[in-house]
Amino acid sequence: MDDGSLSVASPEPGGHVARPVRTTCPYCGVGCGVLATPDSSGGATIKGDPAHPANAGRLCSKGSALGDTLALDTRLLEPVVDGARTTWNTALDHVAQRLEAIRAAHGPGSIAFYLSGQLLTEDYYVANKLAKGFLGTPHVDTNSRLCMASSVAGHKRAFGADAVPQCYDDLELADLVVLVGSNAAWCHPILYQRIQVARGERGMRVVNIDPRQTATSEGCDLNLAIRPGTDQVLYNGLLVWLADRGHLDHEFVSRHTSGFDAVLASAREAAPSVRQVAAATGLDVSDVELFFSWFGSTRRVVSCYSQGVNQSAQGTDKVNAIINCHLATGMIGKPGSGPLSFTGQPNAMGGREVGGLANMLAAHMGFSDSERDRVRRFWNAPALVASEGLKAVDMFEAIQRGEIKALWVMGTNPAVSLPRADRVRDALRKLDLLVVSENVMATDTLDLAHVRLPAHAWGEKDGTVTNSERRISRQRPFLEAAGSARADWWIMGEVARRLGFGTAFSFTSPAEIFDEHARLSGFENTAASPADRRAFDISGLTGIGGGGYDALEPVQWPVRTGSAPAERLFADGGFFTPDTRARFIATSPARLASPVSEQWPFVLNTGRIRDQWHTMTRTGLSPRLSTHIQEPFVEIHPEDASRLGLEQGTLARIETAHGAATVRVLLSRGQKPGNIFAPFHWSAQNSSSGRVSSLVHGAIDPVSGQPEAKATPARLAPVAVTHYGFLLSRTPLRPEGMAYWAECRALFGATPGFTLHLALDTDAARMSDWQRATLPDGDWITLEDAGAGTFRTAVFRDSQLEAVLFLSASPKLPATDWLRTQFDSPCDLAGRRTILAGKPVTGGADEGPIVCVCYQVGSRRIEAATLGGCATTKEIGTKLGAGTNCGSCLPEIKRLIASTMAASRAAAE
Ligand SMILES: Nc1nc2c(c(=O)[nH]1)N[C@H]1C(S)=C(S)[C@@H](COP(=O)(O)OP(=O)(O)OC[C@H]3O[C@@H](n4cnc5c(=O)[nH]c(N)nc54)[C@H](O)[C@@H]3O)O[C@H]1N2
Ligand SMILES: Nc1nc2c(c(=O)[nH]1)N[C@H]1C(S)=C(S)[C@@H](COP(=O)(O)OP(=O)(O)OC[C@H]3O[C@@H](n4cnc5c(=O)[nH]c(N)nc54)[C@H](O)[C@@H]3O)O[C@H]1N2
Ligand code: SF4
Ligand SMILES: [Mo]
Repeated sequence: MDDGSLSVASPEPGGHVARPVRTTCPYCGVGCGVLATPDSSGGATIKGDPAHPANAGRLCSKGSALGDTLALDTRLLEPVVDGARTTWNTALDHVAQRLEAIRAAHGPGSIAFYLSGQLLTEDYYVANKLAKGFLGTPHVDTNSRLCMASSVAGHKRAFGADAVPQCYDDLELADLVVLVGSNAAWCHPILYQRIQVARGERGMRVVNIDPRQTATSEGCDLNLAIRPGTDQVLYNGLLVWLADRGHLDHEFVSRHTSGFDAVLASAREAAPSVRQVAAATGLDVSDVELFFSWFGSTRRVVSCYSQGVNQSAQGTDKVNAIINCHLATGMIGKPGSGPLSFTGQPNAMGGREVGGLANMLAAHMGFSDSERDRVRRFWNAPALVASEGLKAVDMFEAIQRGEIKALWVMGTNPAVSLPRADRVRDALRKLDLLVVSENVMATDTLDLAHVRLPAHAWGEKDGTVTNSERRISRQRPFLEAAGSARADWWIMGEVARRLGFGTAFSFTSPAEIFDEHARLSGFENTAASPADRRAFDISGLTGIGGGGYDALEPVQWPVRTGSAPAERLFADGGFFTPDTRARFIATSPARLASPVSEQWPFVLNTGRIRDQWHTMTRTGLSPRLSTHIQEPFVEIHPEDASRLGLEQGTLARIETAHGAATVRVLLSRGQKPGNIFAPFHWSAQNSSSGRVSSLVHGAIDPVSGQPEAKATPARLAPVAVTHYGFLLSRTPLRPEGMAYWAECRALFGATPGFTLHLALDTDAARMSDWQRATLPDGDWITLEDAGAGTFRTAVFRDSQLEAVLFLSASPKLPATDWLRTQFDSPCDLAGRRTILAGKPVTGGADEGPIVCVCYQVGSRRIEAATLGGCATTKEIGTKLGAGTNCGSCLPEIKRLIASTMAASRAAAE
């Protein structure tokens, strides 16, 4: 059997493909096209694909750094069963036998699959078919439950199908873009940049609705720092305003929708006046009025929403409250106007298309008798499941209770990313069989697995993904598979074959799987009316064969046989409901799942940072990306901090009813008092106690089952330590006895190294013992002021710097940026002293914290250039290069210019 490994442009002499392979970025749902040109040593040069409609050649910081993630040193290269490396045959036999035994003893419902929006559509399709069609377990869910489920449910309620009406070009055609619960500057950077260009060129307005100030706020005309969880009040108020001020599209409402009057009446009850909206949302009346009047007076409005909407206990209602306003004004499916859900993962959309969610079957079919019958016949699968399976949070509860005994995890890291992550980790320990298909050799989830299966990683993967605008793009392989890694679909197909389902899983290539998927999408799907048709239809792509599949250009669905692909949907109605009308949906009253209390006075909001992807298994490998933010942190308003005795750079222990984490304190006036924010990227692999999802409660949206990751009641307190410090070293060092640590890769000039940020709680007398146990051999030079708590040691070998340890009683340590550059060149005796000073004698070369990771430009250099006369991001770019590659840092450069100018004006006065 074909192992699905490689079929690309023919290799040149020397064994590598010299021309660029067109593929797709494996990170966010923007789905940027990438040109990857492999080198002869297993790496590749990465560039944006100018021909891809999503990005037209641009890549953000994460995409640009993909080349840093291709090395094999952290890859899982062989199958491992019960801790021992083994062959594929043994591992696959083992998985099949154990699944069979568990199924025989406890029934098919004791087996579950937990999948990921990072799998390719073809992998996803096979997983779903195997579980729901042949093993007979309905318990197939995915990390998209944590991500897109509320949008899916909202779309289905309003449109009758999970179909996004808009396309990316609308972001440039709009006159008003509203970002709701989206930090697009960091999370969908290329779309954010497209918006910013249009804003600059056409004067388009941008409104940002987010409880905290983010990098996204920098490029917005109006920032609404909404009280968490009250978005639907704002949107109910907007609906009332639109109705009262004559902004409705009566014709659209009467011809293409139903339920308007009742929903308007309920919106009036929920949000009778602007004043009441302002009171409920914590916004100024004038800001609310400005937003409403902009929305009402603009004919081209695009509303983009992301996790601030989806990840809440009323996420589905929030989605529908937004869609209601678009339906009421007829601003849907038109150039420059409509609702546009930003998807998270590269294939969040593809997973939905194949039915990866527990409450869907396949190709947009559900569990009605007729749909089940249709899928059963198509798959020839008599054992097809009868009803919906458990959604993610409930699935892990069933594991905890011992009802689910076998779990196969693919492409996700639930021990880090699910709410109540400590409880999830405990649940995983209870399983009789935990199979994990992974790219890397260690994650918090993989560490608990009985069976570890090495899967193709990006660069090896071969298949398709669908982005936020319904555009299907190819991920094409450009590297040989690492070790004995195999395609996820191949692994499952081999298990299926061993279970006796060979006929249904005889695929020998992803093209064959895609073909079956495309055929199913068109199967009995030819009705003229959308009332009797399914939205997802790519039957026009059936029969394209291996060659057509390899050459497939990015294309938006639907692609029906005989008609052109649709850029936009629903401009003239045609919704996928029984009467082809869209539904207005009334929302329940706004509330957080658990209110704050005296015991838990803060609302803990969690999310992402610019240069890390989720649990850092890949972005964490890039020293460049690690320069931006190096440690887990909590953002807190300075007044809250001072009340609690927390200072900038000290450590705080955040606690909730579910767990605790110790992270660095960052004071931020962009955070409202009473609210705190922490990113969820860190795990037990790279931090002592930075697993932020262990804090998050398990409250879910009752409609979508999506957890409310943005609002857990919490408290926090200072962590007392005697020393703060960092350790820079060429190889990773994890000394014993630290009160806190967080490790990241770092660039030591041109060479890679490691940074360990740490804190100790120990008396000074024991310090030299600790240092001796910690630091590598070599020539040590030391600076010590025990009274002040200062210890600085540099270790040299052959006049090359080997390691640097700085400890201080104060959290105010020198930045590591300059020190890291000192590992590159030999160091004379005078130089050694300077190293212990932690900064250059002349001051000239000190970058300060890195802002632009592409060109490694630090804040000090940007400040100096600003003082030297650069007043715009463009001028900074011309002078320093900063911001001119991926552009991800432009919001921060803008902020730095503003703050430097303000400081210089203040100094002049
Ligand atoms: N750099 C980077 N980019 C990524 C990812 C990554 O890990 N790193 N992951 C990708 C994935 S899978 C996803 S799902 C997306 C997520 O992309 P986003 O949704 O943009 O990112 P988040 O940081 O999760 O949350 C967005 C914002 O919601 C706000 N918010 C919290 N509560 C509320 C509320 O009640 N109302 C409103 N209006 N806003 C609220 C938060 O303050 C936060 O700034 O990013 C994708 N892109
Ligand atoms: N507190 C909090 N928690 C959250 C969120 C939040 O905002 N706050 N956001 C949620 C959201 S929106 C998301 S999407 C999730 C993401 O959370 P996860 O999906 O758990 O995070 P990743 O680190 O992307 O995990 C993907 C894993 O799959 C591996 N992998 C990558 N590609 C492949 C492949 O092709 N095959 C296989 N077999 N393995 C592969 C990677 O090495 C990695 O270990 O986190 C959720 N959790
Ligand atoms: S915006 Fe960045 S992370 Fe998202 S697909 Fe494009 S390059 Fe990748
Ligand atoms: Mo996501």
